[in-house]
Amino acid sequence: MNPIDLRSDTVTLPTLAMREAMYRAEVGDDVCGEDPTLNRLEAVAAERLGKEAALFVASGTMGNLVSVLTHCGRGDGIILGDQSHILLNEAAGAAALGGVYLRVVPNRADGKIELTQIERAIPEPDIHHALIRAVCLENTHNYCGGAPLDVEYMTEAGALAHSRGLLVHLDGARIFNAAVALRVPVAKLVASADSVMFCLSKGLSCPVGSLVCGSADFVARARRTRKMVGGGMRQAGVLAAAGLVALEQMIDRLEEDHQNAQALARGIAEIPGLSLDPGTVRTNIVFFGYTARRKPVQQFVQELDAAGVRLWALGPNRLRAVTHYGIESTHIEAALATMRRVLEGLA
Ligand code: TLP
Repeated sequence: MNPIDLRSDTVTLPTLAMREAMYRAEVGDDVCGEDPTLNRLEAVAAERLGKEAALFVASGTMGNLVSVLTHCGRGDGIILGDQSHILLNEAAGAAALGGVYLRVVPNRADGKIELTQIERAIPEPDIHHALIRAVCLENTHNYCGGAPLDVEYMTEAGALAHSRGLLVHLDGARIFNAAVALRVPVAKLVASADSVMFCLSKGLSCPVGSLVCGSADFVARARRTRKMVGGGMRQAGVLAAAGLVALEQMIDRLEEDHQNAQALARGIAEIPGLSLDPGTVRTNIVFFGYTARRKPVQQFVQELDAAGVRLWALGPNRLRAVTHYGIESTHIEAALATMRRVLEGLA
């Protein structure tokens, strides 16, 4: 039997419709702007997000990096949350490759950054201070339990940044999960962001790719930055073809992933040795605590893996499960039963 892989929504496999579209895709040299399928994907993505233009990149990490390097010169800074993916999980690329100063402020448990924290982190113009160019937000917020940031907050944070001459970059790796969970049009949710990165290869199931969206001027400059970091791809229309299918067919079904995450959370809350407040689960990401004394958390994860259920231990006694395309409600029930058995030492 295939394992029930709840480590991440990055493990999703392309759908049959995607594979067919990839097979048939009309392609050309995208660095010369000649890949018709890629051009179409960029146009559709920009339209969906309500921005002037979009740029296809290899990964979410590359999309964030390209955005930050396009907004900042060496020694310039960005304000970002202490739980943000850009800070914790992108190999310090902005600092290492761009000399970008990271002004870190606390994230609240709901993924937001208190506006007063943003305000305080923006320095007065003074030769002693770095020039802070942008505030980076994350929506949904991965390490804050997949929390979606609502339109009101996005608008307020955007207005604050803009009033102080800063731009807003949004790490929207899972922005469609946020839009579906909040039942708002995605364009409204990202309206206050000057640049938005979103991923095709997470809940939307594509094999590869992310998009960076923004004004035509920003995207033209980002295209140059992408080339600089080696991200100019050639016949990338084979990847874009899957992206077009994703934007057409894979967004509304994210609701199912959220429902499965709820069911998983409710089940976990009832298992002795695991701890979770199901009310905190809003999208497809389920973080929970490990309180069992019988065995260390790593052993639990290994035994679970051997019994056919895969999770990630992220931090001491903290586990993460992510629901996604390919995971059905029957898998959730089976995963819960397996967790119980492993904890009881019966698996
Ligand atoms: N997140 C991955 C791992 O890196 C942890 C995951 O499994 O959740 N922004 C956010 C909010 C992300 O969650 C991720 C990936 C990225 C950016 C980077 O995307 P990729 O993996 O395409 O570089």
